[in-house]
Amino acid sequence: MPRLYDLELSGNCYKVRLLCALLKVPLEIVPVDFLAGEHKKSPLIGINPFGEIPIFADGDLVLRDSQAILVYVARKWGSEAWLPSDAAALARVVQWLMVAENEIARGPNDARLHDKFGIELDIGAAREKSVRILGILEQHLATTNWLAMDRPTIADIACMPYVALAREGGLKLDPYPAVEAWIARIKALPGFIGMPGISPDGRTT
Ligand SMILES: N[C@@H](CCC(=O)N[C@@H](CS)C(=O)NCC(=O)O)C(=O)O
Repeated sequence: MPRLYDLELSGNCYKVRLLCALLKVPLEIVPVDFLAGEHKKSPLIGINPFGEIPIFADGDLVLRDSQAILVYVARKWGSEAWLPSDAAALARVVQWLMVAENEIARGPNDARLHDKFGIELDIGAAREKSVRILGILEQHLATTNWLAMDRPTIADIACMPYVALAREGGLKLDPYPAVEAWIARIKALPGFIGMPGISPDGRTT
């Protein structure tokens, strides 16, 4: 059974748990003592020198980075639906994986790190980046149900968590009804699981 070195409050860990739940992939969860810095010490620093979680282990294979892990899980256990191989469709999915890694990580994720966890960073810049990406998402989702295709893909799983957790970073989602409707559609997927701050019922968070 694959193993996830995990932190319950991490949206990056949650996206891996979520895709595995949707695909019914059994997962051994290994909680990491984040406050004690377990991810910065041996043995974890030996398998991920970046000192970050999630870390995903499947047999001898060890992967870091939630987007890369979603790619692996989708290709190994999911159907073509979650990660298409057609050139244009695959590129469309990857475009949004990059948004998860860049605009969403440096926007709503950073705002939450500041407000919820007291991390010192430029909160003004994080809020500004959040408003920009939420506006782009709102505009995009006003005309389509899912980010990359006419069905859910790992693009949606990668981008949703820190958008849905935006309130924990002092941001409001009410001005973004299409984004709220998209989150609700993801919550309605069979097998959906929540995390602290993302309820599994119909509410936005
Ligand atoms: N690009 C990575 C980022 C992972 C990341 O930033 N993880 C956080 C927890 S959510 C972490 O381990 N941070 C290390 C630290 O702050 O010391 C991913 O998507 O998995």
